[in-house]
Amino acid sequence: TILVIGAGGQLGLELTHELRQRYGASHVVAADVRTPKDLEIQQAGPFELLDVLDKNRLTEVIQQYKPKQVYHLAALLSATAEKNPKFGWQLNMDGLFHVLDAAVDLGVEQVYWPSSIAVFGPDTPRQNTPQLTIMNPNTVYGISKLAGEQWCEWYFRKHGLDVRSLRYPGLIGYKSLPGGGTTDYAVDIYHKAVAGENYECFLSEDTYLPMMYMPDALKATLDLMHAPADSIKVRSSYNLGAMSFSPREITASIQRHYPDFQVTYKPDQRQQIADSWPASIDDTQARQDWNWQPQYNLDKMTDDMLLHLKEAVVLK
Ligand code: VAH
Repeated sequence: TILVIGAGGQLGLELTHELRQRYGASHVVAADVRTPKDLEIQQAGPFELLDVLDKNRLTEVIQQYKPKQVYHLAALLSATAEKNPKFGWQLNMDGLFHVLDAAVDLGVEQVYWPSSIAVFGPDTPRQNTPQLTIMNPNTVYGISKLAGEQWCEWYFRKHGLDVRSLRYPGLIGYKSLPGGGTTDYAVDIYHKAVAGENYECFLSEDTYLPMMYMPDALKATLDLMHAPADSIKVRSSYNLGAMSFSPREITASIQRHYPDFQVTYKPDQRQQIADSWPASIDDTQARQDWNWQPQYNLDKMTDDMLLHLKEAVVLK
């Protein structure tokens, strides 16, 4: 059995779908602090209400299902955490401690925990950011993710816990809506284009950020989790890259299908967050250790996103 905590989130919804397709729905328990709008998640397989800050409830769920793997995805993302710093720290850190301790105490074989390019800061080299480099994050989210990475490595060293992690770039998918991220513009923009509306972008047009199409993120996650333990050389979190683009470039990519689509730029407080992050990522270590290889570039993602968004009913 696999337990997905935060199954109602942008990544959680997609990962739960993917895991249920691969292993059978009944073997994948979806858990979230609230019932997801995506009814399919609790209709297709086991669902549990779980606030990861409630240690007793977490222990109860793990004792009931005895999962071999736990994917802990519940967190406040960058923009939301900046508005709720204390809760952002509490959920991102105490939630992680609860999962790591429960995994050690109850014999969970593997834990997956997502990190982010947000662990880098304004004085990190921005082009081809290395795996090992200066890490001075200046967002609550980035601070919590960097601390979390160090704790994951500590639990691996001190308890032998097989916890694995990836520093995701901005993730873009059509099955779920993002919640409170700085890279969310790259999802919102596709919905506007398909709806025949123009888009007001909250980042400036030449803001380059590392990004990844959701199928690549899901493949990377499962490839990492299936790699032999002795091939995993990084127990903090792996740099992971696929492409980098700016709002100007994704707009041009969309205009190949919607020539009249227009974007205006009105940077808000998320611009400062984006400016503190890398423009591109060096993921050589992931490619060497477990053969990481992205499949999607910007135009291939755009073609696939627009195709599905025209059909898919995305839960508002
Ligand atoms: C965010 N989508 O914007 C997340 C992610 C790299 C970005 O961490 O906060």
